[in-house]
Amino acid sequence: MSDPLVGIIMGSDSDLPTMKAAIAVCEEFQVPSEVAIVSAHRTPERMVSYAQQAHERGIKVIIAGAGGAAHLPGMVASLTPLPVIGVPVPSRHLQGLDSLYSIVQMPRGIPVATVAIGNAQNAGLLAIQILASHQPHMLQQVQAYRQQLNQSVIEKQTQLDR
Ligand code: RP5
Repeated sequence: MSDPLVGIIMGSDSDLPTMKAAIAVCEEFQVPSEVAIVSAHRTPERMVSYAQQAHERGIKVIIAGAGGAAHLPGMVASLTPLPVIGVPVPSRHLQGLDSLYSIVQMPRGIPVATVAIGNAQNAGLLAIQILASHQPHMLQQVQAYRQQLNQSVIEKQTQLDR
């Protein structure tokens, strides 16, 4: 297996069911990824070393999922020059609105590309598109994926029309 290009991290193993969709997208596009539990609050030193070293290890994009007081994506973004995509994980009490607000409201200068609550699939796709922007064969893969999406809508319409 080649060195990972996408780092998929999350604050707790309880985030894994949500984050699996990002892992699946990387697998679908045959982009090597790594998965790690990195908590901003429970393992802060691990978070700092992960974020500071990721680009030196060849990671190109980081996807960070967290729920509740979801500080992981923003803190990682503050410590790495790599693009960070934040996934607000649905939370038990506030259904992920707390996660969304924690992740999306970043101060000027330290962006986190935030996807919709629970939408790790889009985080995976955005990571692929970032990698694809300077790789023609991957751009073709993205276009083929879009074509499939297009086709699936047409097929649903055909079924409705029957
Ligand atoms: C956050 O706290 C994690 O990202 C997770 O979404 C949330 C709850 O964690 P658990 O202790 O319930 O697994 O750090």
